[in-house]
Amino acid sequence: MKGTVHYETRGNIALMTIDNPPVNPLSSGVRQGLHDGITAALGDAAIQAVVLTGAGRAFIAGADISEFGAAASSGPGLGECLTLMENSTKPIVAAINGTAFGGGLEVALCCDYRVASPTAPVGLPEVKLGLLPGAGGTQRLPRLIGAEKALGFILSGDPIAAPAAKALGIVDEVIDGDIVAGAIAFAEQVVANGSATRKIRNETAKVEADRGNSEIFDAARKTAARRMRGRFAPEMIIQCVEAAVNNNDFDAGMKVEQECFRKCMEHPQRAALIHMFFSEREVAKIPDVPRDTETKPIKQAAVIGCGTMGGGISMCFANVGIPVTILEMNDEALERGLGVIQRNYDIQQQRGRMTQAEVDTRMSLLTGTTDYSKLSTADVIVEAVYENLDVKVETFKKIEEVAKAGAILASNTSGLDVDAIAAATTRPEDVIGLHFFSPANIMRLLEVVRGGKTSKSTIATAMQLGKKLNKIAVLSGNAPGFIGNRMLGQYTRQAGEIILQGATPYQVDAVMNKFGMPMGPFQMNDLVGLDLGWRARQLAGVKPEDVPITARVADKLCDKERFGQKTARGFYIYPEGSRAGQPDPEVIAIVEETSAELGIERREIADDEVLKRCLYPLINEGARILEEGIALRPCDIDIVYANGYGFPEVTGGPMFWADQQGLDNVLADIKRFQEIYGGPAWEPAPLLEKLVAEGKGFASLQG
Ligand code: 3H9
Repeated sequence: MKGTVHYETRGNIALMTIDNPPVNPLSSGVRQGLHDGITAALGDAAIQAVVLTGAGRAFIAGADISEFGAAASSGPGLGECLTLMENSTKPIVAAINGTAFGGGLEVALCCDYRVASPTAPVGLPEVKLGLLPGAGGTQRLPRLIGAEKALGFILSGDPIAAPAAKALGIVDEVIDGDIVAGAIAFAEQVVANGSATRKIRNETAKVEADRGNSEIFDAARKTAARRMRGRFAPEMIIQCVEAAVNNNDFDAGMKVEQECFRKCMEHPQRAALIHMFFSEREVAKIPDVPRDTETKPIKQAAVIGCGTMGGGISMCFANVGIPVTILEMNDEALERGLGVIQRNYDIQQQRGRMTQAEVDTRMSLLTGTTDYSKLSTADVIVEAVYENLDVKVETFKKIEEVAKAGAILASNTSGLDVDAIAAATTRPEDVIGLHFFSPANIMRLLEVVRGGKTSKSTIATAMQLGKKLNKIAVLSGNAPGFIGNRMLGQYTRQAGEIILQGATPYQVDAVMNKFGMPMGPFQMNDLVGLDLGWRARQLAGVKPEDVPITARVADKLCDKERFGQKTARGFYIYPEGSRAGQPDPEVIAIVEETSAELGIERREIADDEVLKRCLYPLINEGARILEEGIALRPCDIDIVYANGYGFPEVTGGPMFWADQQGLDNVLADIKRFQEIYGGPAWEPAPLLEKLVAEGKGFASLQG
């Protein structure tokens, strides 16, 4: 059995301490301990009240989600423990010492009183896992704070600190100092006042006041549709809170909650989101770079280049209080770049996301320079110059001259050879790729690219820095395009082919939007700018007949100065100031004309084929990336795609989703498309064939 609960007595108070490191989830041993402890306290005539707390940094992090989907776990069920607590004739005080999430907060809601440390976060994050609070949270919280506030709290899933929880009515007292001593004193006072118990299930005033007020639920449904499009759990949550409000009978409401919880548990979104949760933690683990690998302190940073990427990266450092020196070629470029950063912060301040003081503090952490020698004190130098190997190599030669010994020398490349960059220096062990995604201050993904000679300490420091910058850092091997852009190449190439064969860009984007991608491939092209590839081809002197056929339409659009959103015209037309593109018949005409020039006969392509043709080559490439050891595990790819490319989290990422489709089905379709279309994209990856032959999925490679 995992976890335990320590039981001790302090005078007439029983103190129960949940101990299941690191965050005290409600594993089997904890449930057994809760049951045994409460039973002991009830059976001991000398005990008049109970204090329940957690060891370490958490009160209780919630149900043990690693037990979900596992064989039935031993020990009493959580419901059984909560019934025992709720029927207790002796008052129970929850001493919320730290994180009280999900089932953890629901345990506290079964206690008669709740006191908390000022910094303890309190929340019901189940919705983020595709679940709902299934231990009475949807029934007790509306009784405690009213349906509207309860819905807001449960649907957002976001935690609040104890003082805010007190203001909301969830917590009775915030106790500074020793929380256990404070909770015992609180319990002694309750005993001195007559040992009153206080069961939330018996509180009816708030739900009665909300009864018949359908507006609360209409508003919640509207918000959920807007903020959580395509998610299953929010509607289940709303139905549970409706049941709490519309039922006089608490137990009838609990039955609705149990039924809705069961539906969520069985829904594929739940498995996918829990896969995402564990994957997010797994990617931090690098088999040959143990947790205790020495890391270097990062107290000062430098960024070379103050364009879109350099500016965003500088903001990442300033946002977490790390001073950063920004180097540009000349004062004009520097002024322009710093001006953009200032405007970005001002917008956040105007939207109420930051105070003026915070804006000022962050700006004060940024120092501009045009002098390389000013980078000599930085612990990390991030190069964010133009994406061209020669330019980067030249930049690294200059960095080498000024960087202090042991500084991390990072390149923000999106796919160039990190070893070639490292070879420009005499210290390749300090060189690493840090691929930020645009906008760098917003996107959570950071691809950390390990070169052949990168030291373990540099890797460990870069991964730790990613966490410090509030990113999810994923380690990639050094191969063209790394993990994300290499797979993306397959996806965009297919999309380019499909439109030449008969689909419109608008159909392809609509299919991907329906799948859950915030942007389809052509919407993405318009955002990034069609001119990037076009200009690069012009610079390289590529002849028109040598332009890849999948880039021909985009190049024709560029010839007409349709560069995408930046010129308000690309694959779409963008009415003034709008980012929502409208289809344009002229584009369809260009696509049709290009098909005709290439002798490609156009036909109707079903949405299902569009989806499979866009995603299966991406998954096939993912299998190759695994085979080559570029990604450590399938979950690393899933995290890259969900956090860097908008792959819907509710599918669990491309590799998890492929398993859900059945890898044999995926392979059969790849082979079918190979027969029809041929080409390297449809050459099945040997790993995919091997897994199918063995009857396994990508999950079997997780280790
Ligand atoms: C629920 O409660 C359902 C109920 O309503 C109904 C029941 C009937 N279970 O994140 P960290 C592991 S649903 C199992 O790195 P931090 C985690 O995997 C649950 N394991 O630390 C990691 O393992 P490892 C609702 C868990 O300090 C280690 O603990 N609750 C759980 O950055 C450390 O985690 C939630 O959704 C768990 N519940 O953040 C809370 N939680 O070291 C989910 C964590 O092997 N948890 N682990 O990689 C969190 O949000 C964060 O983990 C927390 C700590 C804020 C608690």
